[in-house]
Amino acid sequence: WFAGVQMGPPDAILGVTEAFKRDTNPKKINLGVGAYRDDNGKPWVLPSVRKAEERIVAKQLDKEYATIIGVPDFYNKAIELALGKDSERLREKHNATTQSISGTGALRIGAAFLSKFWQGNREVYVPTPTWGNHVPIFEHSGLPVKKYRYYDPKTCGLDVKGCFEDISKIPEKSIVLLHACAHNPTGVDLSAEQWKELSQLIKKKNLFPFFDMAYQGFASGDVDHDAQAVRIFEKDGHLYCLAQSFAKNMGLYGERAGAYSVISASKEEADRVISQIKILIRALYSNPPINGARLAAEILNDQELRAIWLKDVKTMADRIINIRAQLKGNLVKLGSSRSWDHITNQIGMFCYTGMTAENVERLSKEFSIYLTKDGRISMAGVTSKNVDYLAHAMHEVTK
Ligand code: PLP
Ligand code: TYF
Repeated sequence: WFAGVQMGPPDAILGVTEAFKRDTNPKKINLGVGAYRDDNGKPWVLPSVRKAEERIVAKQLDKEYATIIGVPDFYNKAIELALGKDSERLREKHNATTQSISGTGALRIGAAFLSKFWQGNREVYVPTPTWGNHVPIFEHSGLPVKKYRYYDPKTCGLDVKGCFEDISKIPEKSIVLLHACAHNPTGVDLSAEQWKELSQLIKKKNLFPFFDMAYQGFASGDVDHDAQAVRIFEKDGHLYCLAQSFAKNMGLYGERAGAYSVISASKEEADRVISQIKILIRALYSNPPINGARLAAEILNDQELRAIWLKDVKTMADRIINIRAQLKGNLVKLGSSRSWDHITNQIGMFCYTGMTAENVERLSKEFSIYLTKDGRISMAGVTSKNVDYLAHAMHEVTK
């Protein structure tokens, strides 16, 4: 039956880990996948999550199915974390919110919903570059993907002119995907002023914003600050949708805790929207896993645990901010003739170094340092123990 099925290519990011595993050099470094590591290079279970886990075990809860849209104590707090406690829209219940299978699942539900009900132009506009999974997620749902300019290789920063020019040319009533903070893969975000301008432009052009927020708290260490883009759009009265992930900011990667919301024109509209989202989810996977949602709910609903969690998020963000400074400082000390200012100007989990595919190949062959071909470094893989070796290697291959 499947003789005609051809071998598919491995995942570009997870393939890096495979190559890393095969290398026997004790100095090897994996800077591929975006998953947080502590300064010993080890995965870190957040102390707040450990405490939440103990409390949940003590409660001896049953393992019954959640509802189709998940655990209410989780998804109601998730959307509140994004929009803030004072959101009028939340008070008036204009949000159609469901739990999702982490951020990927949120994007996929959103794509399925828009594919079925979006009345405007079916094209989804994503930044260049964007997270590799965005394109297949929308295409699998039958929404063609187009690009807008975002990153400027000359400055390793935002292509402000290109971004605004391209977005101003998008046909009316199209969907535009926005990374809410800590853009993946570039680490380049808009400033608050630029978000305000973009909000006005998107309003004028009558576009539908689809926010992907996979790193709330990870960019600045402050969950409210990292929500500024969404809150600016919220204040400007947009109707929009939002995919949230708790993989990074709670370290719940494999637990798959996320949420998807459509911010609608009224409670009555939100009720209709969620009724249709339920029908879509029923056919996709019936209902979501409960454990990650329970952990996140325990943290978000309990003042003491929430305070510990906010500290945990800051611990992760601060480690990355510090190690960026060390990496840049080392490259300067080694006498690199290049500007590496973007290492500290960019934020979040990733640094888009501007290194070429050849540089990257030399890093793996000569130094056993593994990253994606686009020159993206997962800063989470850099530690006080390997930062000198990494700077030396980067200097050697970019001389
Ligand atoms: N969106 C972006 C931009 C991401 O970088 C990621 C992955 O880390 C996700 C969404 C979704 O990840 P997950 O499905 O693990 O929550
Ligand atoms: O970009 C990254 O590294 C993260 C993690 O199939 C990730 O988004 C990578 C690949 C993948 C799922 C998650």
